[in-house]
Amino acid sequence: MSAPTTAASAANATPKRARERVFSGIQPSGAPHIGNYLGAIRHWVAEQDIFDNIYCVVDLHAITVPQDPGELRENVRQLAATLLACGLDPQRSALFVQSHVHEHAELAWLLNCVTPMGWLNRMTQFKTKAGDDRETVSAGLYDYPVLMAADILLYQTDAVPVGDDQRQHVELTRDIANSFNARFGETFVEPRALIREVGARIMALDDPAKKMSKSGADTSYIALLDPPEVIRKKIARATTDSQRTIVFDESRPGIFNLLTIYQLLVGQSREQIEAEFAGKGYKEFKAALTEGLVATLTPIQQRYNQLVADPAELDRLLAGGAERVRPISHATLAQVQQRMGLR
Ligand code: ATP
Ligand code: LTN
Repeated sequence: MSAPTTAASAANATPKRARERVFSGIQPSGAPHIGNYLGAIRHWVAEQDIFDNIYCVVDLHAITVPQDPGELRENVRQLAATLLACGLDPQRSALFVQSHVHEHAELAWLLNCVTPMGWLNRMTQFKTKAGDDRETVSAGLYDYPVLMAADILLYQTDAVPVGDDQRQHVELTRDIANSFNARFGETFVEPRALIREVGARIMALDDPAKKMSKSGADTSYIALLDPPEVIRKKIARATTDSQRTIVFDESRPGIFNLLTIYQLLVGQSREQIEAEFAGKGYKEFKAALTEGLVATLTPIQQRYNQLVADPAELDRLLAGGAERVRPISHATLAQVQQRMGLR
């Protein structure tokens, strides 16, 4: 096997890196919601000084289902502004748009050619998203996990902070890295998923059996940009049950989900929260939850409004993010091409 290029060795410097590298992605496929925030974004923001951070708006993933071109363009900017408004700091985290770095699509193709179909056939997200339309959904939707593996492996990522729904995709990424390394020689770092115990799976407000999702009904999620009055209405309608007590009981999924959201917003223990609402009803609890959401989201919305008022500056920031990561993705792709005999 020929030796890797010098640039590739730099990208590959596994044990010598001062900080572990994290990479994560979010789709510009609709309004980001508190599930995205509590399960992923707030950790990205809180841990910027611990890790070497790369975050990506994954537009190539969004187009695996139909998108209106004008809306997609808008959604990319709005999502980038939302991430910055949540506290991602372009000085400490590289933030960029996936399609601006062509190596993502290129590595995905190379990985496609070494990934067995059987591995993709096991992916539960494809089964859920395709549903009964398996014959009509795009080949891209089926291939989605390989593009995600390419995202992660391009940057020699150590850890991937995501919500629980992405666990299987990160496992697949490890399997792809492992089998590539075994076949062609050490090339990729094997990444691990970074999934938190609480908040990794926020459920839909209208159906606590389903995860909160951008593609759900309007009333199923609290968008990060929802104004206070909308938040109040959505929480007032959120599914609970016919019991009265406000306690963390997993057999009561509606109230358990709302209490989990409250717990993460106010940062108190379950005992403290149960004590706060002992003898009180859903009405009081829902009022407190609404207040907690408004208090968290108002400052984010204020910063968002400032950021979207200057689209040229946003574009400049995103272009800067792509510039920063390009040498790493370029080096990894060059090494993969060489290992596979393409160079
Ligand atoms: P879509 O519904 O369009 O598939 P989504 O709402 O699942 O999108 P993504 O952009 O795919 O959002 O995910 C961004 C991040 O948010 C991922 O790390 C994902 O695991 C996390 N996430 C998404 N939904 C939830 C949820 N309900 N609870 C916790 N984390 C979530
Ligand atoms: N599949 C993810 C989004 C995503 C991602 C990634 C997450 C695309 N590429 C790389 C982590 C790392 C989702 O649907 N949430």
